[in-house]
Amino acid sequence: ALTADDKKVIKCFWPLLSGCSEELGAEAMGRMFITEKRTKTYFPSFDLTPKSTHLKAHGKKVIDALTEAVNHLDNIQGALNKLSDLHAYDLRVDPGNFPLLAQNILVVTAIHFHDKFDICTHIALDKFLDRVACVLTSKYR
Ligand code: ZNH
Repeated sequence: ALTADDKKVIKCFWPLLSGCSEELGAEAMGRMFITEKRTKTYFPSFDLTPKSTHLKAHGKKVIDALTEAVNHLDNIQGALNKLSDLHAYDLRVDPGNFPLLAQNILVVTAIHFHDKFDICTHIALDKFLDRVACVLTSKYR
């Protein structure tokens, strides 16, 4: 579980990401599609070339949803409840894909903010993204 220190670190670091959600989100999604081609199958109608309008718009949505979770670290389940329904009932994204996106969000974050990406931040963000994945896949049957 996220410790009080993890939460402090996340809240302090997150504005860097939310401040450029479109760019970072698009880059993380783009890298996921390249490193794991099968993730592309969920987006058949998207233009998935790097920096496409689709990628930017969707990347922004994903990071903004994470910002919502950061704003409710004590109730991530509640904050992402609707999104959890969407992924479980409508999108039916294989839960195995969540760590792939999380991994790429970490990579992009480390590249962009390497001087601030210390080990505590790495650990806290990793735990946070894992927690979000648990919430988004909690309603699967
Ligand atoms: Zn998801 C959608 C978030 C993961 C797939 N997403 C979505 C959205 C959001 C999100 C916000 C939008 C919604 C509306 O519009 O309402 N995701 C998210 C997050 C995460 C995720 C936060 C983690 C971290 N997803 C994911 C994955 C996948 C996905 C992993 C696969 C691979 N999503 C998806 C899809 C969609 C979404 C397919 C739909 C899109 C369209 O638009 O169509």
